[in-house]
Amino acid sequence: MPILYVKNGCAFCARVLQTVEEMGLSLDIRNIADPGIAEELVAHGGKRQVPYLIDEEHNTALYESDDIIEYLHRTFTANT
Ligand SMILES: N[C@@H](CCC(=O)N[C@@H](CS)C(=O)NCC(=O)O)C(=O)O
Repeated sequence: MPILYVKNGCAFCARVLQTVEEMGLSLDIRNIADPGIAEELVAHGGKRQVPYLIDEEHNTALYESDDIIEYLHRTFTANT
C-alpha cells in the first residue's frame, strides 16, 4: 500500500487527501506531528517536506502535491 506523509494545517496535503478520498484509494497516511514519523520521512526522502508519497510497488517517491495528484490519477484510474 502506498504511504502518504502529511501534516495538520497543510493546504498542499489537503489537496492530495481530497484526491485520495475522491478516488476511494487506500493509502497508509502518516502524520509528521509524530517526531518518529518526521524522522522516517527525512530518512527516506532527504528533506522534511509534505506531502510526500512513497509507492514501493511502482518504485516511485514524490514530494510535489501536483505531481502526486497527477501520479495517483495516472496510476490508479481504471482503464475501462
Ligand atoms: N510545492 C510543494 C510545497 C509543499 C510545502 O510547502 N509543504 C510545507 C507544509 S504546507 C512543508 O512541508 N513545510 C515543512 C514543514 O512543515 O516541516 C507542494 O506542492 O507539495
